[in-house]
Amino acid sequence: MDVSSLLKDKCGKEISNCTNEEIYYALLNLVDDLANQKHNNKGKKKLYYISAEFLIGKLLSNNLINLGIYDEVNSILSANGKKLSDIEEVEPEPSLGNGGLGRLAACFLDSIATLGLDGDGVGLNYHFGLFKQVFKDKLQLEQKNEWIEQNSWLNKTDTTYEIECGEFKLKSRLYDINVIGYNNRVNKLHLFDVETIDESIVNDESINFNKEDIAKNLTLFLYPDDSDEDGRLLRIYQQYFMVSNAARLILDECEAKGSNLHDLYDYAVIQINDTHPTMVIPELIRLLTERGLSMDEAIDIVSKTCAYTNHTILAEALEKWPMSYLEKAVPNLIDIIKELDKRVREKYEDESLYIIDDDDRVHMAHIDIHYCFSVNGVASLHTEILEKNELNNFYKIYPEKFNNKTNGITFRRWLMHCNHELTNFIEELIGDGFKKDATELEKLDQYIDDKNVLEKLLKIKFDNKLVLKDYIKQHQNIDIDENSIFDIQIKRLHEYKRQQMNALYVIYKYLDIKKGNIPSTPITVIFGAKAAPAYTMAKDIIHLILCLQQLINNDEQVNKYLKVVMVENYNVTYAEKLIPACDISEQISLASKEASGTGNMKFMLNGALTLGTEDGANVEIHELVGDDNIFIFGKDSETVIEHYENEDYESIDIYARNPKIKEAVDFIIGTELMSIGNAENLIRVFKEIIKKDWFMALLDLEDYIKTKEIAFKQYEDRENWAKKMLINISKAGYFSSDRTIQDYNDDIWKLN
Ligand code: 26V
Repeated sequence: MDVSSLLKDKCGKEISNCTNEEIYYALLNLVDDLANQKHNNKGKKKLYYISAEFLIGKLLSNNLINLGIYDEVNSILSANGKKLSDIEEVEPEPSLGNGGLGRLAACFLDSIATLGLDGDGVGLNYHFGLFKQVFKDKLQLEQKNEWIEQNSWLNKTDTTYEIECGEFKLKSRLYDINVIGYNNRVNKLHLFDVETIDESIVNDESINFNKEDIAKNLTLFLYPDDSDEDGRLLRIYQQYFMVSNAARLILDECEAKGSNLHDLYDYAVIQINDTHPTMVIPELIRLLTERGLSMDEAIDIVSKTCAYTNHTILAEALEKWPMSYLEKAVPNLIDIIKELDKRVREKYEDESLYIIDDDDRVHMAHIDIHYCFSVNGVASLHTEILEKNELNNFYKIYPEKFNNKTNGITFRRWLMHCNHELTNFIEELIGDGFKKDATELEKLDQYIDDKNVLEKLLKIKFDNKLVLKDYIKQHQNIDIDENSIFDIQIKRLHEYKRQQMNALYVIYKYLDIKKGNIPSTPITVIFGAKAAPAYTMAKDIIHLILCLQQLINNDEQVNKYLKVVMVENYNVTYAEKLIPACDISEQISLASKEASGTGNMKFMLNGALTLGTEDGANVEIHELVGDDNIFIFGKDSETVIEHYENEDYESIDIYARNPKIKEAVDFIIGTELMSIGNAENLIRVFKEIIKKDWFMALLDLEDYIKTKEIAFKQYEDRENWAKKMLINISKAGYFSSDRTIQDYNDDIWKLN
């Protein structure tokens, strides 16, 4: 294949005479042509991964890597005076996800195609995605994130359906994005849209729109504000639209392959990604009975086809829809949901197992657990907590359904694409086998005492810090010191993830420096997080961090030693810059609350050391790297769960007893911050911490400060630190999503 002439062809003129935009579109078309030329073997059985989120990130470079033409394209562009990194800038990033759950779905699609498995994603084509975060007056504002252009990765298909929603019908249209495996097959990400969508009902400044006009608004935003009834109804319409389309597509494809529907489970397996796609269960049952199957048989077949993944134990994130909403939005499903509930009631007395509760709310996870053949958690500890605590009543009746699938990340994006220098260096040392078999990274262990290798690792980290420094300067005009320790916490903003605890550390450190205790190495604390638009406390915490950023970065006495950066609009593209540059990876959730985390894996793979609690996959990272190569602190999950059970945690006691903690907490409403920020927001954070602190930030604060100081101290022994980096990289192979997907296939999907 002569990539150079193909590309010139697409450009229609000399590459050197093209704009970056022209080259981007030419490459996009070239990649799609190459993908469409691939012939895939279609097995009998196919996986459908249904998810409300697919946080795919930019696709160009990843697709070039997976097609095996990245280096070639890179040199063709260089020869023509162009830079691939400039072309990448032209591509808009779709924000079709919120956080880990959506990014996991994207990593999984990459691994499914890379392992040569027949499996497609199914979701919605949100025109403005989640939202674009902008900071104004140190507050988060939300704007629409436009990403669909005339020429994009979306391919319009001829597939359309008519979906009945209560009193009206919607015409759907399927758009496909090619999912290109690494040196392997091409699958599809199927994104359904509504034909009557109307982008013009949203203005430029906000994300408000008429929530009642479903035909015009259905696929505008991911997670539209659900603080009112119309918003909640819209979410149900979205979910139903997604799964009804998915169900029709699945039945059509299976019938086309020869299924008589009585054997559906031989042709399809459906992975339900959290509870958002749960209605696919009653919808499939409905469609099967419509096509002549008995209710008994339809339920049996669907239960043999569907598998459910739980991604959270947070009560507020477990969906429970009021029956009255479902009656309005999905009247076609009501009889079936009642039938599913009736069957549970006939069998079990324990009311906690029921689908419909006393308040007439429908517990979506309960539908999944009763009517799927598999229920999995996403890290060992998470699955253990599901089995022993949160879902123990279900585990007792269905022990055989429960299984663990520890999450993973695709190394194509999170190493090969985002950290070329490290990838090349690893390849020099151990060959390129690790690209297909990530456990080969363990071969790096042999270099543990090789000073040149250790020095080179530090040099690569330094170079990546320079790249991030430039990026932050360019995007936010903040100067950071490349010789400082980069301490990074990037993830959705949520109280259980405890960004507020990190902010309290920053205050502690600021005050300590003011008292004359100068750190021997400067520290840069970097945050990145979006807050759900209706989550007041999350937005208040962002305000607190932005106030600290202003105060500290402008304090001449302190800013040589400590800086704070809250990056604006944290997204996949930003993560690709932040992760390779990180020294310390903040994974500080309250033990038992973070189901897995996947950022922790990305950081580890790129040579950052984890500062974390024994939570989610941190536990497995700890086991793999050993005590000396991770910084663990805080109370364990059993202790935390006991506190919740005994209702005996009082943050005010810790605040009153510990002067260091009191000083830091009081600072939130002290004169310095109050003169910079809004009293209302800051006082709310202060009160929350001393009066409630539901996620126990003060419980672990002292240990957190102590452990963080130890980590900073150890950083100074550069050679020893580099050894720790090397061990983290070498043990990261377990967290390849190729391993995770192999496990899903071996135990759940069993694709041929
Ligand atoms: C939460 C929220 C809160 C804000 C509004 C919209 C919304 C929608 C869904 C959820 C449920 C969150 C479930 C989730 O994202 N879980 C994450 O899944 C990751 C992949 O398994 C895992 O690594 C993270 O620990 C877990 O939090």
